[in-house]
Amino acid sequence: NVTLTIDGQKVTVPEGTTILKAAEKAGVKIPTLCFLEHVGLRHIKHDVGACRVCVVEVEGKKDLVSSCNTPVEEGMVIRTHTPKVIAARKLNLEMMLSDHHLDCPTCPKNGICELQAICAELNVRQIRPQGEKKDFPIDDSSPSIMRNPNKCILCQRCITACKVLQTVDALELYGNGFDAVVRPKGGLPLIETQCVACGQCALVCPTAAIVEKDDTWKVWEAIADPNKHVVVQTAPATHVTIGEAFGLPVGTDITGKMVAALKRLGFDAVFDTNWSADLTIMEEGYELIHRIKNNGVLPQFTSCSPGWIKFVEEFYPDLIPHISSCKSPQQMLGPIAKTYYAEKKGINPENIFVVSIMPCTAKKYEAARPEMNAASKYWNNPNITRDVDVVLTSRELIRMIREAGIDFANLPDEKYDPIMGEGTGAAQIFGATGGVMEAALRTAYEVVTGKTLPRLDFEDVRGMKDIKEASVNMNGVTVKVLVAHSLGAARQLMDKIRAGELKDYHFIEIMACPGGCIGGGGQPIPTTVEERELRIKGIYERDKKLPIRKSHENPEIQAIYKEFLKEPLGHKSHQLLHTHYTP
Ligand code: HC1
Repeated sequence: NVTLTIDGQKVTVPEGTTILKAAEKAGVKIPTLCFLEHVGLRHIKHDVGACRVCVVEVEGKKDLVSSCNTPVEEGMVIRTHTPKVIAARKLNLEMMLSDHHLDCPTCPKNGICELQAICAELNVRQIRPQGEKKDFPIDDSSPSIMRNPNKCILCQRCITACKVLQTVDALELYGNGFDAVVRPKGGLPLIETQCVACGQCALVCPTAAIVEKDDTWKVWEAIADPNKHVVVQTAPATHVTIGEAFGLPVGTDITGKMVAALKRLGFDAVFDTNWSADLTIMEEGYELIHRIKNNGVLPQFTSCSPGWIKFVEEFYPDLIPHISSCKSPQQMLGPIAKTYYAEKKGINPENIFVVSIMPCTAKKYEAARPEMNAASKYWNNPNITRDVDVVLTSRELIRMIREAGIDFANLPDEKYDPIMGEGTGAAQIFGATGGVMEAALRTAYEVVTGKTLPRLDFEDVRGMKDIKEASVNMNGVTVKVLVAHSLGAARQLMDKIRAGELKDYHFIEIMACPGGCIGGGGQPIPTTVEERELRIKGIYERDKKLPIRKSHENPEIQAIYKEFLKEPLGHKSHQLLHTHYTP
């Protein structure tokens, strides 16, 4: 242990502790800007000391030190708010502001900008250094993410998220001094890099240098178009996250209020991606059983997380045959809306416009993939638009609700519309890491054994541990499964598979984002580890209270097989619900 003095108080902490953490223990708050204790997962830290807002005075040292990455020493005497410290912090912030475009009222992060907040907290009242403003081009090449390097403060959190957490490594710090910038590797437009569109960079960006692409206007226009029948679907993870933005506790189940808000916004029908998550379990479960029985490629990988799919395409194209041919629930609901639903309701599929509310920036990219136009092919009609027309992230929906002046927290609970509105507990848990696996096991076990599961909860695949495993005996066959979240964890498994290991596993669930979709790149900010854990708790609580908790027992799923699809993996399923990826 090490004992030191901070602002006159003695404090004892383990060796290796930083001054920042020691101060916290002493009840002294040192301001920070670029520092992040956890980037997505507890074991990933960002402490490059770039912003120098957390500087403190150490007795006997001439220069101030950054407290976030300086370890304590025995007998140190530290002062955290001397005039020298306060002046340095202000000047460091003024330097950041001096080349910043101060367009705060029209900035996408207005009100949730960490630079704005710290300037308020530290009483910055002037900008003494005067100079040129940055003038980098805005990069809107990606369907998911917008980069405005003029708003970048070089904190490099995005680089840690991309390189360390996700091991995608699409961003770099380039140049020096005034010309320094964080940019896609090689200065390419983002779309031309290995970026997988997961948006973890946007979640940690303190300003609006990296944000989701805003598609809200397309939705306002569609709703106002009398010729369009605009339907909306809500992802499992949104059921427990939208409320945060309206002052409700993190993890609150706001399903009924979200439905009410969507109806008030003017959507013609409100459906649930939980419904198509149940459909996915049917198709993906039968696919797994088929692969096991017919010596197919194993382990089978889940395919619902589009950042993960892009990751395999970019880094492990040789492993593509492991990916389930099932489209994601988002991309299953789209073509079903323009076929089965259109027929049942007698609506011309050319006029159906499908909007998704997703926790994920990569879902925008997924909907834009060229092959995602199954309804148009099904009807052989080029006038039918894409299976999913627009994807909005949770943050965009929150903005629309605010723009419409809806008092979200006080809305009554309303119900989804029939045909694609019923979702089970199994579908609900898709939103948390391990949930797709658990949902699949609930159904596969009962289909294979013909017996009722004695216990529905597969605890081994739950929680924030980055790689989890379980095994289940089904009619004498031990089905072995793995679950990983974050692409860094996925990479560990992929390297093993490439090396010929993990051959005796049957099924692997990968979610690109830490915690699963509840931690998606389009979720409310902040999305820290603590928020992720509370949202996961909310997901399992909702599962527990739902009357039906297994996908194959969903009456609306039973209905679509009876009336339209006939059987899992059947002809129509192949036309509408499955796809393939080419290396
Ligand atoms: Fe997800 Fe999925 S769970 S990918 O995490 O399979 O985004 O929530 O909608 O499609 O259902 C996201 C969440 C979501 C799909 C489902």
